[in-house]
Amino acid sequence: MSRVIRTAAAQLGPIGRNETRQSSVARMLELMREAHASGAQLVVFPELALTTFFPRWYFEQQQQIDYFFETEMPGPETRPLFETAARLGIGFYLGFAERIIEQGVSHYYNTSILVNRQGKIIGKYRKIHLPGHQENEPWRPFQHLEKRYFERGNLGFPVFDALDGKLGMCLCNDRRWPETYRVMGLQGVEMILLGYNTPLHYPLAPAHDHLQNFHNHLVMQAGAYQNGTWVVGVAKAGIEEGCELIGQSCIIAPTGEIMVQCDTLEDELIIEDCDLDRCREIRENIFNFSLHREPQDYQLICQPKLSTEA
Ligand code: ING
Repeated sequence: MSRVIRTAAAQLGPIGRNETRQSSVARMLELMREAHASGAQLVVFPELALTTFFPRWYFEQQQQIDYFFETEMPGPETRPLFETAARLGIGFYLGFAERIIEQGVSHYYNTSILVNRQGKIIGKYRKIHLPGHQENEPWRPFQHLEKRYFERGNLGFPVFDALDGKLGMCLCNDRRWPETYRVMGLQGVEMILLGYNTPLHYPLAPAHDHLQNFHNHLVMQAGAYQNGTWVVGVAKAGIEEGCELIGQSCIIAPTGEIMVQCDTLEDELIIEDCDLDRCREIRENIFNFSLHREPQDYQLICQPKLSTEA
């Protein structure tokens, strides 16, 4: 009996700075219902899917920043996502800004959760590769202050038993780093879910702006193929508060082939029947880790950062 997950990627168009969570949740509920009507068992939403991508601005006051974070999940505005998921029997991945208070101290993470078909959270991931910068840099047309607003994730790259398979998660910049996929590949991951908010313009290397869509697919296709896993990459897309975000959300097979991709920069659903057993075509052959991988020669990869490293 083959293990096929009919999977939906639910790309979101722009979310305005003043758009309420009720509004973004209503848009996601619409896509969840559409996914269910198409027979999907799983729907994947973008990174930071509840609000606008707020690290593009420098905020002086902590309470301005706190506005964009969730202190409970589900909370009053997000509970409808969980209730609808349970009623329809559809699991989902959601990216959001997480504020957790431990021993009276607030901690802030760029987080994703995996919710099963009964509407229960069965997995959590906190973003490890935080791009951008720490301080306000007014020369930039927009900021990218993830290093200021989020702490580095402290959960590693876990893989969860869900929907009769092994599912992993990551977030946006994580997808550019081969280690992200390999750490999950070594745990037998069969499908990696990830959301992203990626500006077309990269202020430090504007000459690469025209390559953003190419780099987006390059890294996810490579990660899929080199680890024999499905990859579902889902954008928050379009011109969001004046900042152009790339789209081209897609579902990639373990062979690295893009099976389906979005062609708008708005709310858009794409669907693919993901046969998890297809991972074996890769993992039992070209990337059979036990036969062909040579970790004794890879020590350098895991050396701690040197202070001299740029
Ligand atoms: N965004 C971007 C990403 O890694 C970025 C940051 C943009 C890096 C363009 C390189 C080029 O896709 C997030 N949120 O990580």
